[in-house]
Amino acid sequence: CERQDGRPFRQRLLVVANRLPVSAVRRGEDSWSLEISAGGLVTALLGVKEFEARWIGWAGVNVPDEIGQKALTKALAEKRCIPVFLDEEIVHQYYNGYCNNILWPLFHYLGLPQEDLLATTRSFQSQFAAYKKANQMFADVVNMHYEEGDVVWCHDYHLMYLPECLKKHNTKMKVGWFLHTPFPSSEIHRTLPSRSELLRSVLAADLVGFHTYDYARHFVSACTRILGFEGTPEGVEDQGRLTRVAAFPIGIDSERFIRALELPQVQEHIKDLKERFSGRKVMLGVDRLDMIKGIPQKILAFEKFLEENPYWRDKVVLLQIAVPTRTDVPEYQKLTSQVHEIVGRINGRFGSLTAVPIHHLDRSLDFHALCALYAVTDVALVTSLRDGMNLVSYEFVACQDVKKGVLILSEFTGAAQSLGAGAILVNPWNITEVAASISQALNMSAEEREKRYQHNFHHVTSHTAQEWAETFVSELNDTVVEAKLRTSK
Ligand code: ADQ
Repeated sequence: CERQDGRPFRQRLLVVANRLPVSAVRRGEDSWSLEISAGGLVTALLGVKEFEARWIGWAGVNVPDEIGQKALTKALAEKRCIPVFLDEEIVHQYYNGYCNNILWPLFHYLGLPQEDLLATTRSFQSQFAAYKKANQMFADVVNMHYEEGDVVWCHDYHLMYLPECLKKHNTKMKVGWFLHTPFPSSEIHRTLPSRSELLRSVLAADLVGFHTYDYARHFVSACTRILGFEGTPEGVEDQGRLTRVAAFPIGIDSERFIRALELPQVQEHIKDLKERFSGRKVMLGVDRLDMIKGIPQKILAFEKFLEENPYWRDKVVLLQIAVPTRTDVPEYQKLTSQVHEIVGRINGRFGSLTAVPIHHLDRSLDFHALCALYAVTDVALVTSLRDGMNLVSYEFVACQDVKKGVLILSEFTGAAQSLGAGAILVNPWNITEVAASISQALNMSAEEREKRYQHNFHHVTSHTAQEWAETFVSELNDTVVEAKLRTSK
């Protein structure tokens, strides 16, 4: 394989994530159509110049028959993707159960499920068994495709058991693991019944990465308190074997957003939006509809702001774009109804025959529409209760060359550590504080907005997704070389 400049790649990178970056739709018994989703990780990996990346993951569809599996494998190979086939029962127990019902809420400080304690306790063991089984299935596919010299990069909370499965099979494999969510305080992690097994497995990796220094510190504390291992400035040490632990804050492909703003179709969108909301300041929220994003808190804070500031009632609009996720889970259905109910109440209370203060959309927007929205926004509101990083805040900043709008950002996002100096930081649980920050943002002088924007824009354009991936992968490569030297001493 060759790079674009004709030189051969130095090494292959096997990226293992729960989902492949493609949507697969079955067209016939042995035919599939595939669409690559240009998510952050895909773009980030394009920047890893020295490595030829291959993806290993679940295609998101159940393919019980051999003909279908063969055809999908062949189609995916053209996109450098390798599927892991998971049946419905495994998906239910591993993905919906252990990943989304246990690890996701726990890592975001929402605790373990408590509604039906008896059922939770019973299902916990079977879900953890399915989690381990699924991770082993991922490992089997990695082992099948691994060639000596490859670097393996495992992603996220779905695959915490994978490093151990891989190292058990081949101790020489270079394995890295990166967590996209927060890693919670050790006091939270220690409530997890499978706490030790998961930590030990992650420690089998050569390099363990988090978005922020705080998450890395929480992880090291969990390993020292729960496993009794030693925390060192480099990571976690156990009987002379060091696992390097560090912070690698992700970024976005800022150039992609900046370039998009020049496109005629985006300019057209911008013009429409400006006409539509002329005479009103635009406030924007863009989130997946998830409990961690603090959407009800955001809307209630906006209501409080309207309540306290009658002057602004017909001069500001909140556009909340919330793409539904995990729609089959009852808690998520409840959240959707709750949000609808609050929006309806506030629009009834403060709306008029011709205008409403909140426009709420339950859907995803295409890239160009999203860029246009970011560009016309005066105030972006990110009120996550916890968020590993939060890329929406980065995307907003990248599109603000003209407006120099204000970012109101939850202090519980990873982004608060990088964009904190340019944003107004808030505690999303404190609705009075968020309402006051809306007022501060809308009344902010042009000089102060410019200063804050410059700070954040500089950060967003100088800490990109490509740089993030390249740093992690090259450090992973070096870490293994060091580890080998250490053993041979
Ligand atoms: P997410 O929880 O998905 O990611 P985030 O970082 O905000 O959160 O990324 C969301 C992405 O989806 C953004 O690129 C955004 O543009 C897009 N998006 C969201 N709502 C949309 C909508 N309605 N229409 C179109 N696009 C929409 C997880 C972690 C984060 C971490 C990332 C990356 O939870 O904390 O920042 O991974 O590591």
